[in-house]
Amino acid sequence: CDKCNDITGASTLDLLNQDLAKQVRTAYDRIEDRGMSACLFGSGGTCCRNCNMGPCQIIDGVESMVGICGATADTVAARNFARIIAAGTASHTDHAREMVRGFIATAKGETPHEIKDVDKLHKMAKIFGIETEGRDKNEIALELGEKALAEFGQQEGELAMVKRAPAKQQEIWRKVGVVPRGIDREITEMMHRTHMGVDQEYQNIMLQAARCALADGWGASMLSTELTDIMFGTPTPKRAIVDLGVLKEDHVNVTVHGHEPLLAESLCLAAEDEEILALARKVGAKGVNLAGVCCTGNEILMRRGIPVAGSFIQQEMVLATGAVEAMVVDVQCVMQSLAQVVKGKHTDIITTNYRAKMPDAIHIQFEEHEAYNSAKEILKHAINNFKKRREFYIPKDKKLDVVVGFSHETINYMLGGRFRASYRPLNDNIINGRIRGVGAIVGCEHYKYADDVHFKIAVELIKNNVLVLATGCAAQALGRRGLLRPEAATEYAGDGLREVCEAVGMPPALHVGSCVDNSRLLIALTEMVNEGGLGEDISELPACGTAPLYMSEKAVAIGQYFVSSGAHVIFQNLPITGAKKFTEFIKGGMKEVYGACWDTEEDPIKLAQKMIKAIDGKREALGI
Ligand code: BF8
Ligand code: SF4
Repeated sequence: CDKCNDITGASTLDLLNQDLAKQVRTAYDRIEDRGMSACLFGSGGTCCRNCNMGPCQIIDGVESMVGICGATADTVAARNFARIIAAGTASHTDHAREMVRGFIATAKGETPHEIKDVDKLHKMAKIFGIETEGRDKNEIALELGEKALAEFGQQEGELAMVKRAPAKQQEIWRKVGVVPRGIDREITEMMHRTHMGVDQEYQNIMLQAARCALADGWGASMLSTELTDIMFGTPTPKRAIVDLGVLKEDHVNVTVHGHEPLLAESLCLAAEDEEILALARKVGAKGVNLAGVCCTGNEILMRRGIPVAGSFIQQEMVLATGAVEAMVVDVQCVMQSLAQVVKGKHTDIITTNYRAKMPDAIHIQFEEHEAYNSAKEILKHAINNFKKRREFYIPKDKKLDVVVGFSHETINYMLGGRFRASYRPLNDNIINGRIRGVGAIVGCEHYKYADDVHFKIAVELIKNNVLVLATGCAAQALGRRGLLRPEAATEYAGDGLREVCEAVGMPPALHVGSCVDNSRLLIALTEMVNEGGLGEDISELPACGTAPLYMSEKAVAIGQYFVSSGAHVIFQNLPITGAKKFTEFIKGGMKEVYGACWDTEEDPIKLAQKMIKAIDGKREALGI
């Protein structure tokens, strides 16, 4: 198919071969129209528009091509890279803030939700120094929520969860002065330092970029994951489906797209409301079928087993089916093209957050204090559209099962067994060589590489006995290609990994959650360190991460917090190639500071082999 490639899976190809879908213009078409998918100059990272003496295109090594202010390629590339990290961190931060506010409202009894995971509530309370003895769960949650909210505006000291990191890691951060003080403060300082005429030394700029990214990983994202788990339940293994074909002909199809699960969870509750079901039946539908898109999809997939209709790259195709009554969106990764895709169709795009509106969409504000009624109003709107559905096509018989729900607690339990949940067996299997190491495949998808990148990397890793942990749209991509099934261990894994997976019945690639849930990986790595036998900090572990098809600024923030936490990270490309010394620093110099650095490799197989080489290097250093 010339409009698509195999990364979107069989169902998408099936859909795109239908006349109905051929009329829809997608991102693939826009790439063809533009003749290229990216600006070649911007790709090198040396285009500066930070002041009105420019914009300046800087060419490294050409004296006449420094900025009007004298800024060099290294300074400009570092500033741009740091601003990407600040934007990514800001996005996770704003998401996290909304979750904390929702958590507080829940503790006060003002939402339809409740405090579900009391065990985790107590664990978090301990980290925040909150008394739990003899106290009601809502009272503890309220104090936790308020303390968590204060972390955003904190001005001095250290974020509370920094002390969850391995002790040696914390020492490194303190020594170089990158322990985050307050979440918002680090983002603001990053934006200030990259303003015209402030920080002009790339190493110094990257120190603040590291602090900003750590405020994301060990601050905003971790707060979001943990408080969301307490409120909606920590994920446990469950079977589900990741496929375009999860839309149902005889149901009102509502897809939930975006990131903050407060809205999606409320929709899940409201979809079972008697009044809603009666209204659905009245228009001739059997009920409301909710399906996820992007990371909201991951959130409700992990906790409720609600199916995922599509990932970032498929959002237009989900609508091209003509079978969706409403796509409900909140924030992040929502393409503006969606409103155009549904033109002439019965589908409504419903924006729900005052921070994210879109021309030609309908706006129904989701009120967190009126969450249930807001959700019902949105569903009623979708139900009204059902009778207007005309031509549609839902791909059939291609549904692939997945097993999801691998929170770090689940990994602990799965490998450690019922009686002694611990990371000991994982460490032992790494030490005895059955498992070579851990490879994280995270992040987005984009259209630059017409290749089955995630699948190829994962298979290469699994074949070589590397256990894969996946999040975000990358995890969905692996699901579509069958790697999130326990059977995939038998089909693809090397002997050692296969033996371990078959013994506990788990897939060789574990879905760990949404993009904010990369914080679960930080904790999993920390637990591996704390369990002993694999070194004293994350930089000694046989582990490596990649976000091959990264699209969003959030992915770079994630990459940087992993690097700053000691984990080697390889992307396919980074916007730094126009600045030689800065590139050398990112890909080498950083290692002297954090014990890890970035790397790039476009070819998926070579990228996987680089990950394996990095893992082998750690094994050798550990003497295992
Ligand atoms: O936070 S993986 S395309 S949906 S940014 Fe966006 Fe990337 Fe998907 Fe989720 Ni993450
Ligand atoms: Fe040009 Fe310097 Fe202004 Fe950037 S800050 S646009 S390099 S003059």
